Amino acid sequence: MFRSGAILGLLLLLSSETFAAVPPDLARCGSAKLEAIAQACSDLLGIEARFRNRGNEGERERRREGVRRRVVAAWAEAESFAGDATCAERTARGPDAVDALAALAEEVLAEVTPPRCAARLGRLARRHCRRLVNVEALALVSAQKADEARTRVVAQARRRLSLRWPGQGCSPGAEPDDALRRVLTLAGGAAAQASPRGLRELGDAVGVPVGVSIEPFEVAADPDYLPTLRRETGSLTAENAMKWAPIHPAPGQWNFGPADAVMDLAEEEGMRVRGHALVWGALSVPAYVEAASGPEQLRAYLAEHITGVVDRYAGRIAQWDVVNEPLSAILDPPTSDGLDDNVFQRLLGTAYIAEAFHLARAADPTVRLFLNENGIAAPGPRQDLFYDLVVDLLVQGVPIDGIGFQGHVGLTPLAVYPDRATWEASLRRFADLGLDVEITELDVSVLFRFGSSRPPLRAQADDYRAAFGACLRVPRCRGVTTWGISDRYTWVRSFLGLPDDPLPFDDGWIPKPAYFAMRGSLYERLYTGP
Ligand code: 9MR
Repeated sequence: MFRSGAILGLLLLLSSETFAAVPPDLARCGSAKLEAIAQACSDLLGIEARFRNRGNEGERERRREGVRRRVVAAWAEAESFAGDATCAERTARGPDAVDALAALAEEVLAEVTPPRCAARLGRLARRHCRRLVNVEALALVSAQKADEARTRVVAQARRRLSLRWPGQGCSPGAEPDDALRRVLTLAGGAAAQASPRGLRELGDAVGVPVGVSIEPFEVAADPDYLPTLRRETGSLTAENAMKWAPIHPAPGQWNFGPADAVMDLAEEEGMRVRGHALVWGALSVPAYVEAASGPEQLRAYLAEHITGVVDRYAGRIAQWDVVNEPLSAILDPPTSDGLDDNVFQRLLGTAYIAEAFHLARAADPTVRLFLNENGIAAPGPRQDLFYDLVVDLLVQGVPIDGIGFQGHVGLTPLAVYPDRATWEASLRRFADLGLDVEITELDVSVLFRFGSSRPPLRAQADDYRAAFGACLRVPRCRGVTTWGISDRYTWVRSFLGLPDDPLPFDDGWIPKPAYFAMRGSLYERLYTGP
């Protein structure tokens, strides 16, 4: 489509509608990288189609090495003529990009059997992947032209697959739509490796904000933090600042400073805010609440607290986690009813949940009210228990708008890593009750990721792709928030004391494979549409 950035350079000069977020040097470098990865996508699919199942590993690897060399050379050239260091920082490293894409091509085709179907799909997919990824180069110059081109190229791919895809006898993938989906996954994965566009912009483009939880003092103390947030985040959650103990440590005493800092930052940057969390019985309950003399006093505390906090931020916060973790913690001894044994439950029974939601609704009639829980991403007794609780509350007319799926993958429950279909079925189960759903605290522990044949960070990337991909396929899934953004500040280290690396950026703010997996899911959704 474009050669060596020359035509793009010209387009850049002619175009008045350049993305503010992508300065010209970055656009020029990014488009050259995208062109190279577009070609690599085509080449890798050709290799897959030809060598898969031929038992000729040596030759396949030799050819992949050729692709790796070509991408590395093209990317080095792109970075040198752009004269812009950020182009290197925003894409994967060349060899990693090719390896990630080769693994994706292998995975997407391997599922299609018998092998002749996979080979055929590989051949058909080549040009579509190349053309789709090249559209993203155009997107760095003109959003509007790229939107039109994207729609056209996807429609052409759909038409061509419906005419030429043999279908019968292939499984899965018998339907042209399924074949198309695989092509779009590949193109998304390829674009993700090379594009300089941040998650925030892509989240906006597909209407699903990508969020991060923060401690405002950590943002203030680290000069690399804010620039990354600006680029990657469309939604903020206060990791601790809005919880009961820090914000309302004694009756009548408020400590709004840190929460205000989160709110101000979000408003300055035009980001959405998720309020977290009004009532959490297991942790962050101040001593005066734990010591409540009886139901009446506890009710009064609840009312003062919820009304005070919700009222202060009314109209400025999009969603509140009204009650957090009503089920007992996964490692706690189960109570007879499976609910968390906390002061609210003891003094008020399950009615505390309904009461909290009614108080929040009264204080802000438009904010979306969420019930947030962990360990519910996979089906099983715990998800069933939570589901029954939610249905019960809805039947009582409790104003619940949404369910937050925390998603501390690999930790709660330990060493469980839901795949995309599992995530999707779980999200849909609750969305089918007429509720919004959202992934609110995503991180993926690598410490207990045994039994994967892939390197730990690649497996982690797959787990991020599973969660993101699922949310992006469920119309009522309104956003995905990661619990922190850089490994340096993860609660898994500071709170649990574990030497883990669960987040998409490493300690030095370098994006990890997980980051490119998230970006790939967003691109895929850009191609598939809502
Ligand atoms: O990451 C939070 C950590 O800094 C706090 O010390 C801890 C207790 O308040 O809470 C952590 O965040 C939790 C969140 O609020 C609710 N779901 C589980 C999160 C991880 O423990």
